[in-house]
Amino acid sequence: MSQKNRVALVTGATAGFGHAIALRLVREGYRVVATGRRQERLDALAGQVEAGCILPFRLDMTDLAAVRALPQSLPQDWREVDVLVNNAGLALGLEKAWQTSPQDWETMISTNVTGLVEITRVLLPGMVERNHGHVVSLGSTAGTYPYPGANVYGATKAFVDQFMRNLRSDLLGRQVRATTIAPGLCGGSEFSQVRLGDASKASAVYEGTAPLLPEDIAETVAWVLGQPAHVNINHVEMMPTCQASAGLAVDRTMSA
Ligand code: NDP
Ligand code: 8X3
Repeated sequence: MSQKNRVALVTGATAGFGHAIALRLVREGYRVVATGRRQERLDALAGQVEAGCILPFRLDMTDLAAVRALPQSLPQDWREVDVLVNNAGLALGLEKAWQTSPQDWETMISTNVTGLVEITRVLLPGMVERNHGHVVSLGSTAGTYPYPGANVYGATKAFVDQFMRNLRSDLLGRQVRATTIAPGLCGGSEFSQVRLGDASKASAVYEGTAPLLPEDIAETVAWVLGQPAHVNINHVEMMPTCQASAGLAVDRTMSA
C-alpha cells in the first residue's frame, strides 16, 4: 500500500503536539483524521493543507458513546485507520493530593486514561484483522519521575506507558506496533495554560528555558512510524537539554 493511502487518526489535533503531528503526518504522505472538541480549530487545520489530506472530525474523548461509534461514524474511505496517535490529554492543577478538586482528577482520568483506552480498543480490531497498524501514545516523564502536584496526572501517564507495554504483549505475532513517547518540558502548546488557567503563570513555566517544541514531538512520531516493519520502538523518553531528573527530595526539619 502506498503511504498516500494510509490513514492516521490524531486525537487532540486542535493545538500543540496534535496540531504539529497532524501537519507532519500529511507531509509524510498520510491522510489524517484530526480530532478534538474545537471544530473551528479542526477546520482551520484542514485549511492549512491540500484538500482531502485532513478530515476534521469533532470528538470529545470523554464521550464514550461517540468514541465507541467512531469506526462507523467515519466516512467509508477513512475507516481503515493504520495509525492511531493517542495525543489528546491534559493536566489540571498542581495542588497537593489532599487539596485538589475531585472533578479535576475525574477529568484527567476520563480523558488521559478512559478515552485513550476506549479509542484504542475500538480501532485495534481493524488493525489486527488487516495485520497492519501502529498505535502511538503520548505518555510523559511525569509517568516515570514523580514531582509535587503531579499526583493523578503522573499516574495517568504511568498507566499509558504500561498499557502500551501490555498491548505489545497481546500483539506479539501481529504486524501491529505500539509505542509510547514520553516528553518532559515542552512549550509552544496550551498545556500549561490549561493546567494553570492563567497566561502569566503558564509562561513562567518556560522562563529561562529552551523547552521541547511540538515540532520535536511530531518529528519523533514520524521517526517511530518510519522505522522498518520489523522494528518496534517501545518507549521514547525525551527532555530538553535544559532539563534533567534532579534526585530525591529530603525534608530536613523532621529529625526526632
Ligand atoms: P495542548 O493543551 O496544547 O493540547 C491538548 C489537546 O488535547 C488539544 O487539542 C485538546 O483539544 C485535546 N483535548 C483535551 N481534552 C480533550 C477531550 N476531552 N476530548 C478531545 N480532545 C481533548 O497540550 P499538548 O499538545 O502539550 O499535550 C498533548 C499531549 O502530550 C497530552 O496528552 C499531554 O499530557 C502530553 N504531554 C505534554 C507535555 C507538555 O509539556 N506540553 C509533556 C509531556 C506530555 P480540544 O480542547 O479542542 O478538545
Ligand atoms: C508534561 C510534562 O513535567 O509538566 O507531561 O509533567 S510535566
